[in-house]
Parts: sequence; C-alpha cells; structure tokens
Amino acid sequence: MTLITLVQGDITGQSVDALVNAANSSLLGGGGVDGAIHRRGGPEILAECRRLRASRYGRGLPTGQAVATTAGELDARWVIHTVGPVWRTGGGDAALLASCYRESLRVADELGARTVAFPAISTGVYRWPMEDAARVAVQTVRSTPTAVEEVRFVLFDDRAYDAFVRQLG
Ligand code: AR6
Repeated sequence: MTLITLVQGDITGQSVDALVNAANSSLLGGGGVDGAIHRRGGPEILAECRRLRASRYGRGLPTGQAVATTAGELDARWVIHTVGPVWRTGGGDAALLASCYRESLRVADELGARTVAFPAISTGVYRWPMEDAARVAVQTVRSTPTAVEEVRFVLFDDRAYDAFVRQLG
C-alpha cells in the first residue's frame, strides 16, 4: 500500500530517496523545477545527464519515459528525470502524462527507492491545466503497483496544492 502525501513548497528541500525532475528531452537543464534541481544539486547531476546523452539517449529522453541520476548535493539518493507532454491549444496527451508517473515509479522500484517526491509535471512551462494534471497524477499513482511506500507530491503554490487536495478528497 502506497501512502500519498501532499506538501506545499520547494521540491529541492525534500528529504526522500528519490525526487522526480520535470525535465525536457535534452536532459541538459532548463527553468522551473529542472533549473532549481540543477542549481541546488550541483554539477554532478548535469555531468551524469551528459553521459546519458552520449550513451543511451543520443536523441534525447522521449516524452513519458524516465531515467535516474545521482542527486548530487540534494538530500536524496537519486533524481529521476522524466519528460512531460506539452499542453497545446485544446489538449494534451494524457496517456503520456500518466506514463511519466508510471515510468518514474518503475525506475524507483528498480533502484529500491521507498520514498519518492514528485512535482506537478507539465503544469508550468508545458502549460497543462492544474486540475487535470492533478487528476492524472493521483489516479496514476493510485493505480500503479509499486514497492514505493510514500509518494509525496510537492506543490509549489496554493493553486497546485488545492487542486491535489481536491483529487485526494
Ligand atoms: N519545487 C516544486 N515545484 C516547482 C518548483 C520547485 N522548486 N519550481 C516550479 N515548480 P515546470 P513543466 C512547479 O515548468 O511544466 C523546464 O524548463 C511549477 O509551479 O518546472 O513540466 C524543463 O527544462 C509547476 O506547477 O515543468 C522543461 O523544458 C510545476 O512545478 C520544462 O520546463 C512544473 O513546472 C518542463 O515544463
């Protein structure tokens, strides 16, 4: 049984086995959560991302997939990078958004992570509507078999936090 918890705040301050990064397929950093993780985690994370680009992901990490690196100086053992889908006028591919959560949990299981923190993937630069993103996130975690004991959603602002509270209701 996986416990789902909600925290309002900055994901980079969480103490967990693994924290999930809302990355882009280049794996080479960006703004939002991605920028914050690389800033606070230090250069080791980027160095490992570059090695992944040079080996397994020469064409980038596909949307909906996930891959782990060290967590550098963060208070975690691993960062799991996943690439959310972009919301375009009128819609987005919810199956790909669900895949981000499912694949991140699969990688977490491979690593033996017991506590995993997620941001609200795709709801920033990628513009996914918060209510719908919260629905996909909570439903997917609830329906994914995993040995992870705690999934902690770390929501940056009131709007995100309230949307996740409504879904857990
Ligand atoms: N901790 C927790 N949540 C945060 C933090 C933080 N430190 N910072 C922002 N958020 P985003 P995306 C929230 O844009 O939409 C990057 O440039 C934010 O308010 O980080 O998946 C990547 O490199 C929002 O609710 O990720 C990609 O190019 C949520 O995290 C692109 O953005 C996700 O916002 C990915 O876009």
